[in-house]
Amino acid sequence: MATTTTTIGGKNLLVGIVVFFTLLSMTLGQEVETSGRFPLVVSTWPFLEAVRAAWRAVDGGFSAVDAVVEGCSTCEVLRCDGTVGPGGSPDENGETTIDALVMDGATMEVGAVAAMRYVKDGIRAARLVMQHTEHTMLVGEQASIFAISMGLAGPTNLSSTESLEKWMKWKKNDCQPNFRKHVLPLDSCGPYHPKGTVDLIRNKCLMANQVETITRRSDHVGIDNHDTISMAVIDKMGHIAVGTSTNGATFKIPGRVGDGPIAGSSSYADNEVGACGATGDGDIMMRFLPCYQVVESMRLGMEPELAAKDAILRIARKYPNFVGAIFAVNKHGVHAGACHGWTFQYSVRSPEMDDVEVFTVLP
Ligand code: SD4
Repeated sequence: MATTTTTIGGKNLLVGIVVFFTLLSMTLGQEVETSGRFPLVVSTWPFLEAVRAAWRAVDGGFSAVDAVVEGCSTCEVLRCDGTVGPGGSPDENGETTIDALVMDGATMEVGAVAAMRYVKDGIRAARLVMQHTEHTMLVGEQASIFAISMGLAGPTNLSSTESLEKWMKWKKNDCQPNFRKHVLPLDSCGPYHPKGTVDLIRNKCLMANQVETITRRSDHVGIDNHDTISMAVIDKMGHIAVGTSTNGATFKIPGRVGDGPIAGSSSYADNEVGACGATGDGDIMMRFLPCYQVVESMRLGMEPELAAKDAILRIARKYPNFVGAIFAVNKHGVHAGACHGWTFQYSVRSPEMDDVEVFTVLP
């Protein structure tokens, strides 16, 4: 009995040891596989240098938040596509202002600056808001004063020769196109005033019946004017962060804030699920919080591709002419993109790649 017990015990022990090591190797195998996918950097558009900068930071052991800041900051310095950072998207007065956001998916902390003037370092200002205040967003000149008081360079003139030339050409063209509606004068520069109470009431009725905005075309956002970097980083610890930096929409009305600094719109992250980044017509997209939707859809089990497509489709159903795009990445590093109205490209850098790879998504 004793022998049998011992034998059985020995067999159990042996089986136990085999099972233990099998499980251990499976677990290790999974971990290797998982950590083989991390760190990971995903960004809107082929902003290669920005992705490389974020990659260097995160591969060197920096946190996801710091890598996002490095990446987006590189784009601000390089003025990716001419217009991230200073020197692009002049508003009606010819001034460049900056929208930026950073979000830590481990703590759900967010820091953002909106319509920030005179300070070129949007993403660093956003991080200062996140790390040194209890707030989430600071705006306009007060954001600039805060950023400068916390050590960023400024006040700086954010215009460039190109942005001023563009603006003067626009002025000569009777300030067309612009973002005004239901105003007079229609086809020349302001000052503008409402077109009339009666017209406004009639338009309100129209809107109720047929969604007036359905006819709006995102013609101010195009292939030469996709000026937003939205970036997601998963660091070696599996922590996720996102960031966005943009100077918004060309010839915007002074004071306009786009989707860039809105958490859940231009980007969103949650360590438990994954992340999302967006680009496009922010005036439309911020009405739908597409990145919040993407992350919540993935939380419910949707694959990144379907989650991204679904969020884009929800906007397109109301605004068939809108232009925009999204990337989604889950916490396992699976990524996908979806777009509407233009061809979208997003960039990825992971350990199995030798350099940044660009993925193209057709509408
Ligand atoms: C904005 N979403 O401020 C930005 C602009 C953009 O591609 O992404 N353009 O509306």
